[in-house]
Amino acid sequence: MEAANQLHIIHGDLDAFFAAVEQRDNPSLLGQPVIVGGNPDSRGVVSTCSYEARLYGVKSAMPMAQAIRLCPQGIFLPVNMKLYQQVSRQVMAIMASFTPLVEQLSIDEAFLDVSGCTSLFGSAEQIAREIKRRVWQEQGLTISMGISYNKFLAKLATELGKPNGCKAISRQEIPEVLISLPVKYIWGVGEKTLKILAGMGIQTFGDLQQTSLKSLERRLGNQAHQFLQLAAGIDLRPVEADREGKSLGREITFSEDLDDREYLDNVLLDFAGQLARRLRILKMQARTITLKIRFADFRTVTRRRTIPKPSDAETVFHHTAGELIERLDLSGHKVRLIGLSLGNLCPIDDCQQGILFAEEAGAEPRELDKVLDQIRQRFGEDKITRASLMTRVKDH
Ligand code: TTP
Ligand code: MG
Repeated sequence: MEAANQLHIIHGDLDAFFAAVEQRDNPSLLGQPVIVGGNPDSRGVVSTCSYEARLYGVKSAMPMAQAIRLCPQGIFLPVNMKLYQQVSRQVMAIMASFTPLVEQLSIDEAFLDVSGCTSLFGSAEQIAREIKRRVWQEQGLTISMGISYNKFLAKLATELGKPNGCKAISRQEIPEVLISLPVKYIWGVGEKTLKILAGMGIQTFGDLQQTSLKSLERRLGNQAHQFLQLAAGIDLRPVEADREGKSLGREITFSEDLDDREYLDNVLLDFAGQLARRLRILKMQARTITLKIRFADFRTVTRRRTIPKPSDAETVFHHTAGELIERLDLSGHKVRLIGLSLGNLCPIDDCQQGILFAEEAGAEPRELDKVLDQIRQRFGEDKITRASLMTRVKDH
């Protein structure tokens, strides 16, 4: 019950995404009306434009020819989708480093449910601020963040704070925020519905709240109930991470390429511990363990193993990672990056519970992991570590 009252849903959406990437990569475009889209000669449309161009009335999906008329001094650029997809993946990876419960909605937008990881990373607001900071620092882009306790309100908070916002809507603030908001902010309300609502004299959330379900149903059919719920700030839809998105990982690029096998093994042990602990906090287990290695010449290899039963035990992940690294011929090759990720995640209730996976793998019982979790929770993340990690791996 307590979790439902806490702000635990985060929504993030990059500002003027395609145009911002172009401005980032060519600083002479900063402050300029940049318009990214198709070819005006072949009836191309605007994909997006910088906020400077928006002042002239240019919008996504508008014909390019119209954009040129509105903003003749604009800088018109073609769509470089490959680059935007690459940036998108990196931004999504930043979000996924906090929780596997990331639901990507579009190329530049996602929801996170952080209810399972606030003890590790701080409040939802702190996590949102940290994501924003990292997206700026690592990608040179501004992302607007919204925080609330359901998806609709979190997305609304993002929209209201754009650009470069970080806005929370708490339970107490809902009536005040919603009452005079235009109904176009309701998820799913498009041009057609807007017209119908206007015809009924409904302009704001407040107007909608006063409308009976019956009269709304007569005009809008079975969508009416959903609109009324949203107008009251109610949204029960869970954040649904897609299957591939359900993974958890850590990786490190070394400041100097290295071939010290023992050191690499210690890094893997550290990662296995961190990931297992995250899983236990999230009350999840994993079945697939993936090892990634990038060599000094940038050749990148991954090796993956699916274990017979889901696990959340450090020793199982470390042991499997050790087997995977054995399969790679590291001799004579220096390593630039190493990563470990867990996939095929499932909530512990859905996994076969109560099996002592670690013991089956000839490893330590899960009880030890649990005790270590409790000590870390009480005294801090770095207060306890394995002796083998003390000397080499400190701060990945
Ligand atoms: P949006 O997030 O809707 O727009 P945006 O990021 O450009 O601007 P902001 O979020 O600050 O309002 O869409 C993300 C990207 O998707 C956008 O940069 C370009 C692309 N896109 C299209 O190609 N066509 C469209 O009609 C829309 C809406 C977006
Ligand atoms: Mg955007």
